[in-house]
Amino acid sequence: TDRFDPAASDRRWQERWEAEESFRADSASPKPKSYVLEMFPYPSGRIHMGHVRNYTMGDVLARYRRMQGMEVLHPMGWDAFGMPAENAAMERKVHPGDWTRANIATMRDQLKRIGFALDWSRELATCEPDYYGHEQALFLDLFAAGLVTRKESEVNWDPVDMTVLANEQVIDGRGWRSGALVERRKLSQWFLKITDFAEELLDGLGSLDQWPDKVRLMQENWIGKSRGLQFRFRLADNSGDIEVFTTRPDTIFGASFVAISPGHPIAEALAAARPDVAEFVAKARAGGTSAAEIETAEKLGFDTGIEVVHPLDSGWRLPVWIANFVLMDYGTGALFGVPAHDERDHDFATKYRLPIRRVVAGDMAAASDPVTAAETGHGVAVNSRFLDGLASAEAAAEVIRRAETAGWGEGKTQYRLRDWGVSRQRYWGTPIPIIHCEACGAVPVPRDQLPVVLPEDVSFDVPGNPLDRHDGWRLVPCPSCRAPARRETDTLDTFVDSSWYFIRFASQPKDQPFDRAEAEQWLPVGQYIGGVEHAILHLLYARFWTRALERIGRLGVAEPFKGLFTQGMVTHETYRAGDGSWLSPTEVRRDGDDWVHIESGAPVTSGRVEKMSKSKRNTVDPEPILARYGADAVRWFMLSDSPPERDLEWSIGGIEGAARFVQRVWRLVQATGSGNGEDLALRRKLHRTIVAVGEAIEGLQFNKSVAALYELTSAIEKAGPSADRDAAVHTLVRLVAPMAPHLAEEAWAALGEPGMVVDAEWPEHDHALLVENEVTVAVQVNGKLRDTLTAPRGAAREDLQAMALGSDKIARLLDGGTPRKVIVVPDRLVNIVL
Ligand code: ANZ
Ligand code: ZN
Repeated sequence: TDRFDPAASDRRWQERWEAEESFRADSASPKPKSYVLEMFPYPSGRIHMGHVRNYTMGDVLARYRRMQGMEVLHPMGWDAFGMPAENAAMERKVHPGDWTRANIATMRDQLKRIGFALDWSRELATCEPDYYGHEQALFLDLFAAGLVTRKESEVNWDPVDMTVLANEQVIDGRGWRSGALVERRKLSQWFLKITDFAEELLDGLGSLDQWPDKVRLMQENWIGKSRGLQFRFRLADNSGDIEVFTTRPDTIFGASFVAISPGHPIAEALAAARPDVAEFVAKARAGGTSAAEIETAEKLGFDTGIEVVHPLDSGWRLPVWIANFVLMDYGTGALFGVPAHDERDHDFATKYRLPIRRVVAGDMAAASDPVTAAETGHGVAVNSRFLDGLASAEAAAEVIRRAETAGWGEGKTQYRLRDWGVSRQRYWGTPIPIIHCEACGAVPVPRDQLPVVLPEDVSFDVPGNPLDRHDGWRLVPCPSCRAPARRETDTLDTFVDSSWYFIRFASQPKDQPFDRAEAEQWLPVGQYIGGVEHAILHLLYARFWTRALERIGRLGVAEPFKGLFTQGMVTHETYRAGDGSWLSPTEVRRDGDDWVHIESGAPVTSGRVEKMSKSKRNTVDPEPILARYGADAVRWFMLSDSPPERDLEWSIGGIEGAARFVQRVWRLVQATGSGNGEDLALRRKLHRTIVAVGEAIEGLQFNKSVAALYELTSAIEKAGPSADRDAAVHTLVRLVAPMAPHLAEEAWAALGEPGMVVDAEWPEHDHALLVENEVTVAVQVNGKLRDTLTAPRGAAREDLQAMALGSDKIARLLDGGTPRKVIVVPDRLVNIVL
């Protein structure tokens, strides 16, 4: 028999599928629709193993749904804007567009060689005007609906690169490229009003029952709804007040200071008048703006000398400090500090020797226990006058009630979610379609002038955004008064691009972002698959964008992704040389119990198995593996070794095992066709496998479908020739088709089946064959297990009794005597009493 030749077969079937447009999704089809989507890749250069795993999973589901008779939309595109292209431009002097488009060409080619069932006719790249032009139109729709605002906000400013940095680009307070100390700066920026949707986005999580709980919880925490009290401290000199927000009104008698943000108007006014305050404010503003950064930075405070009056005790004065850990854009930019019950306040009070007073305890008896660390839990109020003895929640409600009655504060629901700042001072992104005019302000670019195309003639030899220097592009007349005006040079955050690409996949007319009716044919995405690193931002932004479109009447879908699956990573061994540098697993070899560097013979330490990454030099390029073993072996391995939500450890042994399986199936196919007669046991096994494989794919438990197919293959190999054996091979080919499609097509043709297996139906199972019709019956003598019988299910009592008494073991025990009594439980047990 011939060996299966993956190289030839991969090419042959990939060409056939393409020629016959097998995976083209027809929006007008009357069939039930299924939308399967994997998070689209960033075109960084080449496909990596993580992509292969992710897309293989989606592909199996898409192919399976197709065989089930559904019209499947399974598209692919490119999240093509972003920083790496600009870095490449600066480092290698290539234009970001050239770099990106070349990467797309390479990666498209690589994906095609894995044989994914993708509708390439819907391919899109977010960096092309025929995508981002529509995004600009949607941005203007949201602008017109009042869902876009411009406001001042604090950003991370890199004074050397002269650019704004995202929080992730600030490492230990320094710019990731320049290494310069980052400053906090106020800049006017564009925001999308995601906070208008905070409650809806929170509520909607309840309906997402096909999402992992952990992702829903992460989103819930990110939205961060809390109930609290907003109230005013009167300045002791009666010149005004300071408004604060607290989630713990019950701790109000534990206050030992009031702290305001360095950006608070009072701090700014003081700084303008006093150099010592100005100096402190400048220092406090150094460092990043991310919550993590602020939490871990050393607490810095400045006592302003100002005092406020406690709202529940007019004789009680509290000092007002400026503190670096108070955020300007959260709550009111001011808080009251309770060192006994808040960690940051505890650090602060310890450093600046402010009073630490317990006002919450497990019970009243613990009221005078010393506080050694912040106790942030709930309990009962102590040392709190009229609140003493009340549970924390009751005490909080009581304080809110008094504040509202007396008029010094109001109960308030607060969300941690901030409006989404979408301005990026970068070139390689969607131009924000706004023109700034001295007289008219921010004017939307007229619709007939969209897209605002990103100019390609730019240079990157100076730091900063080249659009700021491109006067030919930037300077335009005001669309409303014709006076000289200038284009907005900020571009949109790339998360905007990925917030609606799944809608554009579903419907892509030329003249508008999407056709509502067509998009609704497909949406919501039935199954979305991607990395858990997108559990918060991308998924939240896409949910927001979808709801915003719903609110402005452009789309009748509330939640974009019905099912979400977050797959594990692909991992590999790591090795380090004596100097700590990473070595690739291909550069080392085993030497007894140790590892050595092949080239130098120097000893090597083997590290942990970790996520494949360039920095640890433990990546494996899929391309040579594909060339050597074929697409099906790679796909099969990606699905086989681990549950899909867990990490998969790369091993060449695993790939070889998968390649051997491909050949085993091929051998069965070649030896098929001459069998006669029945093999009921094999037929039963087959039908159980049909059910098992289908259920496993539905449940995205691909490793289980693989295991079931291994079992079936072994059973067929062991069975003697029969008509059932031949039939089982034909069915096996359909069952492996979603996972090993090239092998399946080749086999389908070799078996003489008509058409292609991609167009074949998923096999049906015969329910009657699923029922096990043999049972194991225990035989006891005086209550002790002595033997077991295999009997037909439902056998009569008399038959079971006769079988039991006739067994050799039991006959020996009876030794010719007659039992006193025999108790039979059908299908289960025969108990012989002597
Ligand atoms: C008094 C208090 C006592 C607080 C206590 C906490 C514990 P979440 O729950 O995250 O919403 N806070 C208020 N505004 C702030 C700002 N602009 N920057 C930093 N922190 C701010 O946080 C609400 C709590 O964070 C508020 O409740 C306030 O401190 C602080 F035992 O008030 B709390
Ligand atoms: Zn104007």
